[in-house]
Amino acid sequence: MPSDPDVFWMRRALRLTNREKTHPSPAVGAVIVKDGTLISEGWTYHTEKVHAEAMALARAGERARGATLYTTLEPCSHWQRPDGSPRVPCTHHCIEAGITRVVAATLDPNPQVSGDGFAQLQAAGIELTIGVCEDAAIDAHRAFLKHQRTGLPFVTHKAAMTLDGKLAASHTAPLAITSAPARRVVHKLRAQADAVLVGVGTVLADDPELTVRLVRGTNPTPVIFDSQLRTPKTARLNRPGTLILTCQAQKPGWDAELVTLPADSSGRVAVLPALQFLAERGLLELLLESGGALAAAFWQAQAVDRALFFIAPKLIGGAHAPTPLDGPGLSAPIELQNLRVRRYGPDVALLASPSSH
Ligand code: AOF
Ligand code: ZN
Repeated sequence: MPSDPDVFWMRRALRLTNREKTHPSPAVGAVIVKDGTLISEGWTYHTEKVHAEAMALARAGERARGATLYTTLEPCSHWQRPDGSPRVPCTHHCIEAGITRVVAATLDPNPQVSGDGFAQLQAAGIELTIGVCEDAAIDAHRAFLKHQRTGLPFVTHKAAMTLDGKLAASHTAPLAITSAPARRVVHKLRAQADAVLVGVGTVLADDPELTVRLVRGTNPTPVIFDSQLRTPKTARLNRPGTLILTCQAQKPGWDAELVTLPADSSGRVAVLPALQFLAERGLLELLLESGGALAAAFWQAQAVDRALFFIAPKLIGGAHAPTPLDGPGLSAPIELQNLRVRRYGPDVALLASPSSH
């Protein structure tokens, strides 16, 4: 156990986050502890809409009296769900159950909560500690927090390239760029994502499935940016559950769902209206796995929250070989910060976020 028991128990609560895909709700984790012993655990459970704290308290029953509740997000205090239906708030559950101390990692910025949860607990005489493992909780709830702040989803741009910065060769048959360990990481990211985004160019070139095959988990919603509706009906992604975002009028005969959206000045699906549409669908954690043209449009629109670039120790060369950001180039360079470096087999992965975020 680390010297600080609050950190120990909050880490346990953090491991219960994102057990299910719950967006637009955050997937919170909670644990109840008494006299240094774990009493119960809870997590946001999508299908029955039970909140993490409510689940942990229900499981603890009478044993919650006099105990401490650890939660990765401020407990909710509102008596209505976002759709207006009634719900007993977690603050009320804590008070009724006789919890005497609440430790929360971070504030819930939802205007219906936003400090009111803490205020209610304090008014009931419950001891409060706020900010334990806050950075980890902000990361665990990044998509919910970004959506609350901006109305937009959280976007990770993933690219896999050679040491000389190419996504694929322009003159030879397709080749696998990264190693099996790196590909497993990508599948893990897909399992966490609500949706995976590609352009029609990727569909035409690779006919991808975009499923989670190398790890356990649920498949994300595939989203194809396809302004001219060029996705072949025989493509593996033309299946129920896929979204094709297009500037064309609706046409019958697709298994995927067609969504007509506004075009930008170059006639392509405009990035921000597309992201707003995806957020309205509850798709908040997005993995951009596109080629360089769509990725550059996302960066130009300041729509990317972090870059995850895998670099394989291989060289391809070729002035016309595709790169992670193609097109005419960004109107101004983007500085990245919070750089983290990892090794996956022979490959290096770099994770970084733009300084403006
Ligand atoms: C908590 N514990 O586990 C979660 C909270 O759609 P609903 O009914 O889940 O309500 C979603 C709102 O409740 C969401 O916007 C956020 O403010 C809060 N989520 N709060 O105490 C939880 N998931
Ligand atoms: Zn709640």
